[in-house]
Amino acid sequence: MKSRRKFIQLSAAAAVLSIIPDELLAKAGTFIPKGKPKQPIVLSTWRFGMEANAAAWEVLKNNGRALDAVEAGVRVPEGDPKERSVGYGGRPDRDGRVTLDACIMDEFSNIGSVACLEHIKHPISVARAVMEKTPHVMLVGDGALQFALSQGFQKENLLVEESEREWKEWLKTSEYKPIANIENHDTIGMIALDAQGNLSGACTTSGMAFKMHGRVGDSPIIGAGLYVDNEVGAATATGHGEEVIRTVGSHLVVELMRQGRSPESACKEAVERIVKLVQRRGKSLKDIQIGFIALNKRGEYGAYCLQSGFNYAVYDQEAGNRLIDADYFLK
Ligand code: SD4
Repeated sequence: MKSRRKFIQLSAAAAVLSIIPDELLAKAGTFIPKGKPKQPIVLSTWRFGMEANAAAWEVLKNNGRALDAVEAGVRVPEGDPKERSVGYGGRPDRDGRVTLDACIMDEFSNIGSVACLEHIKHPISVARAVMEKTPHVMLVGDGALQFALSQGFQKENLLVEESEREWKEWLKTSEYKPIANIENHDTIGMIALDAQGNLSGACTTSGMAFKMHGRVGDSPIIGAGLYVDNEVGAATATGHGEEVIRTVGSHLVVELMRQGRSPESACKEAVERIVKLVQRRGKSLKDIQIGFIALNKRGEYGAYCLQSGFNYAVYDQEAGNRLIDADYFLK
């Protein structure tokens, strides 16, 4: 009898919560997930997110952990030499060296990251090893490589013929001028909510093509390229890392969701902040691309980018795997 009364009370509370706007709930304290969450679900950046999502879904559909799903997912483009902006096959820096950035974050806020890592095909798995097997959260350059080798990762040549050819072509002018969307398919950022209702994320890239040696972008920086808060949601970024770092973009998106914003509205606000700071510095928006994707604890998702051309892949039980064009700022 007592438990029945309790059930009725809880149901009544849930019904009341479901009609209160998110913004008001957020003002009352922290983000309060209402309604039945849509889970599992996974989303990832760009067209190559489709194959990555399919690998992640194999984990999620079997009640696996979101952390395992995002690692398995982003390993797909990392291992594909035809994908020229992530892992093996990625375009080199201006000295002809392929240097990789990656990070991972789980539902307990465990984090691991590697930056400027050479010769290892799957930097995301090294980032996970940093998270699970060291007292630190980030290893860079030679230290990251030494650690990877000590963990049994193989040293390989990651520079494929096509990337080397492009680099030699680039050397003729050596003009460092990133052009929006030209790198096609860019960084993979992946965020997932598993059947247990837990969130995790992963982000991995070879960074800006022909960057200065040692340059690190947003992708391995927790808060910039990726952020997960298991109470609220997760977000990840692609595009010009310098701008994303300046606004701590992914953390900003998650904090905006905590305040009651929908995933798309939070991504839009983060892009608008970047726009403001680019303009404040008197720079042109034309050659810059930034894209955010976000997922909240209820399984609602969204994205927004600076200019047209950014898409992302979403996989859930209801609608399967699909590619969606993000709305954009520069119309
Ligand atoms: C970086 N955000 O290194 C990455 C690369 C990327 O579009 O996503 N390029 O800045």
